[in-house]
Order: sequence, then C-alpha cells, then structure tokens
Amino acid sequence: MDLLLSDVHLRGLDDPNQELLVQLLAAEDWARVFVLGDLFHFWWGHDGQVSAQFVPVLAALHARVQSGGEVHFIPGNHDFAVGEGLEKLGIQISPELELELAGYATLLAHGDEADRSLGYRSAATLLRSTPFAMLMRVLGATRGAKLGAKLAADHQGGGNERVAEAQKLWADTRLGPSCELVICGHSHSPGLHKRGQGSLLNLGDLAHSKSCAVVDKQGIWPCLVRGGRPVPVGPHLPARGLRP
Ligand SMILES: [Mn+2]
Repeated sequence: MDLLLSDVHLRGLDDPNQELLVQLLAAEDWARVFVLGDLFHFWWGHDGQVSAQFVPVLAALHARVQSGGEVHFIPGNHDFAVGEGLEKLGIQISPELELELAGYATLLAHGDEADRSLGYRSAATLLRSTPFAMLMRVLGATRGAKLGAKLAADHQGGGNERVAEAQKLWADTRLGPSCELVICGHSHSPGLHKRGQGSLLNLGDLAHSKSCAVVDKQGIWPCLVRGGRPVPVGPHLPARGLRP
C-alpha cells in the first residue's frame, strides 16, 4: 500500500502533529510514501543539516527507507529550500512526479503553481531569490528558523477556496491523454473532483483536516487519520488497468 499526504506544517517537537505523522508512518508497512510539500511550516536546508526539531519525523521517514520502502518528497512553498539533508536520509526529492497509481497516469505536485495572484507570486519570487538565500546563509540555522517562522503565513485551519478553485483550472491544463489524474495539496481543501479530461484529488492537509490518501489494489482512497490510522471517507477512485 502507498500513503499520500501533504501540508503537515510541522512547527517543532511540541507540535502534536509530529507524533500523529510518526504513528501514521508506522501504521502500515507502506511500500511508498509520497509527501506532497509543506511537511514543515518552515524548512531551510543549511549545508545539508537537519533541524533537531524534526528528528522524530525524519527518523520515521528514514525507517521506511530502511525497511525497503520508498519515500518521495515534493517540496512545497514552505520547504522549497530543501537542501541535501533529506536526501542523505534516502528520501527522493523531485519538483513533480509522474507515475502510475492504481492504473491511472498520475501527476503529483504541491499545487501552489495554480496560484497566479500577484501577492502570492511576488512573495514566492522574493523567498526564492539569491539575496534571500544570502540572508539565510548569514543568519544561520537558528536565527534563520526564527525569521522563517515569522514569514510563514499563519495557518489557522480551514481551506483556501480561492486557491482550491484556481487548482481546478490549473489541473485542467495538466490533464489530457497522458495524464488522467492530478493529485496535490496546498489549498488545505480536501476533495475529489471530476474534471473534463480526468480527475483532481486534493489531499487537504494533515495539519488541521487530518486528511490524506491511501492507494491499494482496490483504488485510491481519501482518508481521515483517526487514532494514528487512515480511515477511508467519501467516494474513492476505483483501480483499473492502464489503457493500452
Ligand atoms: Mn503550500
């Protein structure tokens, strides 16, 4: 079975969602774990170091790799400067992933690319600029993390419906003969949407909705985490053979 999750927005050792995710990662012998971005509320990869604040979840992800599983990480807008620390743990990093899931030609992405608003685009451009990277280098890990925590938008729960609508239109530009399913996060609005040329599955967020998805032989199941385990909710995408 595979596990798909996004938007945990982990803040540190005192964040109860860190233990929740550790439990979820240990709940099954997951063949593949796909983390679709914003695992951390703020992450900056300083020289391949990892923050002590996130050791429990990093150890749990590394344990999946050591038991023969695959762990894939698609950086989000809160953890795009991923550095080499995660790769050293055997976690595979890619900006997007195209693969077959339950018989569907699938694209996995964080989903922030859908937000073309000026405010979001200018903030994203600034944070990804060379001067900002130089500033983070000067500040170092501890002071950099303090600045990052201030800059990271304060998610108080609830989905962003404007972004969720923009993601439907963005998914339409990606769906087609070679892509039948788009899976993303970012808007914190879980939902399975039928579109003209395929489907869009938004994973929602593990931070507040406690939503994720599981893939097994029967198909792709939107889930809520209850007692550290994924519990299917709502309609699922039934598995099928790949089209010739
Ligand atoms: Mn995001």
